[in-house]
Amino acid sequence: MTRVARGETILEVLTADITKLTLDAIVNAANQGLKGGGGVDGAIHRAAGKARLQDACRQIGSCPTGEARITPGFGLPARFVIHAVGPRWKDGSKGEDGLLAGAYRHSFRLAVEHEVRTIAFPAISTGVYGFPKERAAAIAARESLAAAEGEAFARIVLCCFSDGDALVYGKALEQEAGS
Ligand code: AR6
Repeated sequence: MTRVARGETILEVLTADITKLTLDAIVNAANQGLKGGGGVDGAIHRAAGKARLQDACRQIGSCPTGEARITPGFGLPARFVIHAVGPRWKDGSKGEDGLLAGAYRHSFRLAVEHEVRTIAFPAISTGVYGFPKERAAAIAARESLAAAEGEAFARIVLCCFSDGDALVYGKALEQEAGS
């Protein structure tokens, strides 16, 4: 586990199932249609209660890549789910970095609007969407450190699903915090 303090905020990298975390909000790696899917999206929909979360998502409609939308957490320990849509990786020249940063930034903005003090993100876009992990981790770390500067958050968790990913995200967090 990597942990960095920035002002009032603790930033940490954990290996965990994000659906089990008791925080104000967890972030979902969603698709534009907000229809649920595989990976962490499927796990969050199952744990929240498929019917209720799908209904809330249907009422919202869709979400462009690089943005996010918020729903209640329903059956989850977390009060809110923030559905962030990261980009599919193509070759790095199609605005992927900016879109991934946007997904984090928009999630943090929604979190602040809903008085969320503790929040966890999965490794957005690095599964089915194929974003290179080191590159995605640097963006996640940079955006999380920037959000910590706003002093709205007590705890920001980068929640990885394997120890290998946690090493990559932990290294990125240390690097970005030191630079
Ligand atoms: N807790 C934490 N992380 C998890 C969990 C979990 N329970 N389950 C998987 N991960 P992905 P993407 C990790 O593919 O690349 C979906 O079908 C996983 O190991 O879930 O943004 C959506 O509907 C990986 O590191 O998201 C979209 O269509 C990370 O979560 C599409 O996939 C993200 O992998 C989004 O693709």
